[in-house]
Formats: sequence, C-alpha cells, structure tokens
Amino acid sequence: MSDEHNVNGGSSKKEQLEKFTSDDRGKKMTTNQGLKVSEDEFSLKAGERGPTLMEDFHFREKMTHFDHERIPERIVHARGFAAHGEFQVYESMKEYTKAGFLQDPSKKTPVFVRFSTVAGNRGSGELARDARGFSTKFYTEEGNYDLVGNNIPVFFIQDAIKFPDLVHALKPEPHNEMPQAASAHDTFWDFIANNQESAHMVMWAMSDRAIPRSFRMMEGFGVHTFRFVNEEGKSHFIKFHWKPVLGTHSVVWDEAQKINGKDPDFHRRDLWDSIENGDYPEYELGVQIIAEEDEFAFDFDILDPTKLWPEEDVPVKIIGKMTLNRNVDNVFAETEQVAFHPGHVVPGINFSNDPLLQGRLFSYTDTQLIRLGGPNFHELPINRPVCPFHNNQRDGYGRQTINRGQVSYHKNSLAENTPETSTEKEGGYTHYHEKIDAHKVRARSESFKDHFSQATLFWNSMSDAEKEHLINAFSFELGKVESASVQNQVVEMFANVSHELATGFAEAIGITPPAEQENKVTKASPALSQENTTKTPVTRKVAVLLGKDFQDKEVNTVLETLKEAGVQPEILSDKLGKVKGVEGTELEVDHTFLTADSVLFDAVYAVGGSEEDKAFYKKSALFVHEAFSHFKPIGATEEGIKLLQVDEMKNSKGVVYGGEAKKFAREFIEAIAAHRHWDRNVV
Ligand code: HDE
Repeated sequence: MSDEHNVNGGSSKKEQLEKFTSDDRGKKMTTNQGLKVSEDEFSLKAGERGPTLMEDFHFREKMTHFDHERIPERIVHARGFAAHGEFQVYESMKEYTKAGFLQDPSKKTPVFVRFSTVAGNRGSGELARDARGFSTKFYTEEGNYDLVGNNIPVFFIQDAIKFPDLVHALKPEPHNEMPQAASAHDTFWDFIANNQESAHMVMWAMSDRAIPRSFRMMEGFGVHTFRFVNEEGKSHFIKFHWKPVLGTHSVVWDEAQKINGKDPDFHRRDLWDSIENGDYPEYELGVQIIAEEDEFAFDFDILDPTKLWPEEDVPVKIIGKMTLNRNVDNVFAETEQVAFHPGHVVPGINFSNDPLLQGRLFSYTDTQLIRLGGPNFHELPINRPVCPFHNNQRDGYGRQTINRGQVSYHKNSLAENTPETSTEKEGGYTHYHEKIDAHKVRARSESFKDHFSQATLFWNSMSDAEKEHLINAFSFELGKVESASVQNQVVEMFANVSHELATGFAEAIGITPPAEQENKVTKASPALSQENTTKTPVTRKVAVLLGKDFQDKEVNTVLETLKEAGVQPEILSDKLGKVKGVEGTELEVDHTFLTADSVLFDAVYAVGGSEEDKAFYKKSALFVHEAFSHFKPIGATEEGIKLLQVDEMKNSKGVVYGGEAKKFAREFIEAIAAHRHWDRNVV
C-alpha cells in the first residue's frame, strides 16, 4: 500500500480512507481466510442434541473475534464523537510561521476532529458537568499536526506530574465506583482544596462553559503556550483559539441532568444530524501572539497553563476556518482508533517550556501503546499521514507495511544511506534553538504562585445570570460532598476568589460564610462572558405543539418564516402520524410527548388545537412550563395562549403571543435568536 499518491490536500484523506473501507452488503459470507461459509446459525455438533465439536473453525473464529472486540477505553476523554472536515487559512501566516498548511489561502487541509467529555466512561451521558476535549488532526503535506485542546483555556494543574492525582480524584471513587461522569464528590473537592492552583479552572468548570448546548457551539483552546517559528528562525509565543461561528452557548444545569436521561447521546446526535442536514459546523481559528521580547511583560507567567491571556490585552487574530462536513463511516475504526498527540507537530510550530505541555509530550504515545496494542497505530487508516513516511522502524504487533530490502538501519552504505534525513531548508523539523542555562531542580517557578487573580478576573467578567449559575453549581457540587471539613476548605479557598461567590454557596450548604475580604482584582474581561457571544436563530430547534383542528393558515406562515430564518421546527403531538388543521392541511408528527421532551429543544411554539383534547393540553402545559423554567423562548397562537396562564408567563421576556402571523413569527425569531431570557421570575 503506497501513500506516495496522497499528497494533494483537500480530499486526499478521504481518498486514502476509501481504500480501506469495505462494503459487505450484497456479498457472499466468508471466513476471515476467504472461505465461503455454508451455515452460520448452527454450530457443528456430534448429533443434533450432542456437544459442539472443536473442529468447528468457523464457530471458533467468529467467537474469538467477538471475544476480542473491545479495547481499553481512554483513561480520560473516553466518551467522544468525531467528524471529518477541512481547514483553510484566510491569509498567509508567513510572517510568523513556516507551517505549510498556514501559507496558502487556496489550499484545503483535511482534518479529523474528536470532541469528548473528560471524566465519564465510554457509555456515560454527554451532558455531564465537565471540560470538553476538542482535538483536531490536520493531515498536512508535511505530516500530521495535532491540536489537542479543550473548550476551557486553562487547566487544573501546573505540572504534568500531578495529572494522575487529579484524574484519580476526579474519577469515580475507587471503593464504590461512584459517581459516574461527575465531579460532585468528596475526592474531587478534596483535591481542589489541597491543590489551589486549580482555582481558575474550577471557575470555568462550574460555569456554563461546562454544559455546552452543542459541540457546534463551543470554543476550543490549545491551552498551552506554543511557538510559531518563521523561515528566518524568528519565534513568537502563541496561543490557539477555535471560535464557533454560531457563538458559544450552553444549557442550564437542571436541563443538562434531564437531557442525560432523555437522550444521553444529545451532543453526538446534534453533530451527526447537523452534518447529515448540510448544516456544517464551522469554527474560525485564532491565534494570540506575543513577541519573544515581551515574554516577561505580563503580570502572570506565559508558561503557566492556569493562566489565559486576556483577549483585550492580547487580541485574537483570526487566521482561518474549519468546516466539518462529513460524518464517520465507522465509529470504532475512526473515532475510537484515532490517536492524538500534542507532539505531532510540523515545521513552524514548536513547544514552549510549559511543564504541563512537556509532560503531555510523553503521555500520549505511551497511552496509545496500551490502548491500540502496540507501536504500529500510526498505520491505522485514520492515523496515517497523507504524505509519504519512511524510516527504519520495523515489526511489532499488527504491522501492515511490507518493507522491502535488507537495510533497516542508519547510517548505511548498502542503501546509499537512505532513508536520508532532511536539512531544515528541505523541510527537516528542528526544535527551537532556545538557550537553556540552568540547574536540574524539582521546583516550580515563583512566577507560577498567584492562583487567584485570574479566577477573580473570570468572576468579575460574568453577567449576573452567569454569576448565579456559578453559585448554584458550587452549591450543587458541594451539597453532594459528605465531608464537612472538605466543604469548609473549599469555602475558604474560594473566598480568595470572590467573597460574594463563597458566601453564596456557603449559605446554600449550611456553612458559616467567610469574613468579608476585599477583592484585589477589579478588572474584567468581556470576552470571557457568553453574554457577549454571537447570537443567531440558525439551527435552533423549536418544538411545535400541534393538536388536531389547528389554525392552518397561521401555522403554515409561521413555520415557513421560521425555516427561512434557519430555525428548525419539529412537530410534537400525542400520537405519531398526521394532524389535520381546520382547513384540511395535514402535518406529519415528528415526535410524541413520550419520545421527546422540552429539554431537547431550544424553544417552543405552542399552537394548540381543539379544546376537547384535554390530554393534549395537559401534556402541552407541562412541556411549556418546563421550557419556561429553563428560560427558553416561547411563542403561542390564540389557542396556545391557554398554555401560558401560570407563573406570570404571559408578561415575561421571551414569551411572544398573538397578533398577525408574519409579525408574530418575526418577534418569535428575535426571541429565539436571544437564546435564553434570564430575567424571568422562575423558582
Ligand atoms: Fe490530555 N490525555 N493530558 N489534556 N487530552 C489524553 O491520551 C494528559 C491535558 C486532551 O480525542 C490521553 O489518547 C496528561 C490538557 C484531549 O483522543 C492521555 C496531561 C489538555 C484528549 C492524556 C493532560 C488535554 C486527551 C488519554 C497533563 C487540553 C482526548 C487518551 C499533563 C489542552 C484526545 C489519549 C482524543 C487525552 C494525558 C492534560 C486535552 C492519557 C498527562 C491540558 C482533548 O495521554
């Protein structure tokens, strides 16, 4: 199998993958040795009622393969979902980096992106309160470049040696393996209180960022400081950002917990459906750039992974766009077997000395060796570069390449000393020639010691609703902690971040609030608040509650206007089949009250129908009420207004009703575009 032909970018990865795909439909069944199978239902027995015979090689092969179908799940980020796409740079980044895929705006680089939760196992619910992984593999002509990031720009710890401790504390407790996919338990919060460098990341993890509405509506961050190096060898420090074109949006916590029951696949279904519908998720790539000379110009250390670079101080330069446009053919072969590694780099991209990044450079290959069963995982179709690759590495489990010739060592004369190395000019990778003059020490720099300033910056930057969500999240999590000592330590710790925050959740968990302290940091960074993100009605899902004898004319106009604005209405009634309007229009029902729920939608259009249909109205009222309590936009027609009688719903923001159909639809779309209406009186 040669990879030499696959150097054209664009669709080259797709073509490469196609060579490995197999379509079994319409084919004759064979064993793995190609032998045609005559019987696949009955094992070979000594007599109809007798024992099964060892000789039955077909049975043994089938069962053995099945017995070995599982591989160890990832120790972290086990639950993930992925898609293919492409990346294009907007303008050449030559001034900063020689990375080939960042030079030419006309070039499309194939990508494969895997999103994940961190703590839960492969079968866990996707709406856990957690960071989300956001890993991108760029199949460039200079080799694979992996940007293995998260949807949170900072991390819990400053040194990789603490990662096993963090993960042990976060994962289900070892004596009873509870709780699954949750940080709301004693060991996690005990770790936090005793490792206070985590304060900033905890703020993000307790914020709305940790319960995204969709993978399509999350930011991504490279987290660490990296280096761009240009042709002249000049280096700049950089941080990577992915900015979703649809903006950054979340659900509310009560909703998240219910979604986990109603549809634990909510995020993957959303990604899958969007791609199948042609609503391709898009993210712009941004970089923050700091000149070498300015390494020490900030009040934090730029190597410290618990710090972000406020966007107001170091602007994010938008340099390109990624579009996800193809679902996988097989989740195991692609999503499960893909192997990311922050050490997969290309010329022009280099590492910084961030001690977390340095440790990651070891861990990722190591973990693939156990997970994918040996050193040849780079040969798996999803992991193969699209450019040629040659070296003297040989053999090992599952080796696929048949390397010809007698020479597998360097240097040699029998093969003219090939494969030969490349000079920097020829594209050979060189590590940045940073001068290091130091003693070997086990230590942390003094400049890493401020754990609270940016946590406070984050708090200061939140809107009122976001602050309330943070207090509620801490109250929930610490309400689940059993140790009063741990609860007290956490209250004390977060009093260093914000007195208002610490008091808020201390009261909720019955702990004496800390003494008033003055917040030393008064700055805010508007870019951190989701209140300031892009808002659009595009691809928002609306449940249309439709009963028999609905007002056809109005409904047809509203549905049409919603669709024109990119909103996705789906019809819900108490039975599947068709519902008939007063003038005879028949609309196909997509879901019933049994198969769907208000938590699976962004808004509700309460149409109503015949008043005699009491059961329909009862279920609709519950549905609307729940959506209202999750701050969602609600639209109602004349009949539907009956569903808005509770909780002063009618006078609340984001509740639109009555009036001429077109006008109503436009106002409803505006309410949908605003996403959530926080200033509601909801208890
Ligand atoms: Fe990871 N991380 N990590 N991590 N990480 C893994 O590699 C590790 C860290 C991230 O979709 C593992 O293949 C260490 C930060 C993502 O396949 C493992 C440290 C960030 C994914 C590993 C970190 C990440 C992983 C487990 C501390 C954000 C999923 C399976 C030094 C920048 C990749 C695997 C995918 C996966 C180690 C910290 C992101 C064990 C030692 C910080 C998105 O190698």
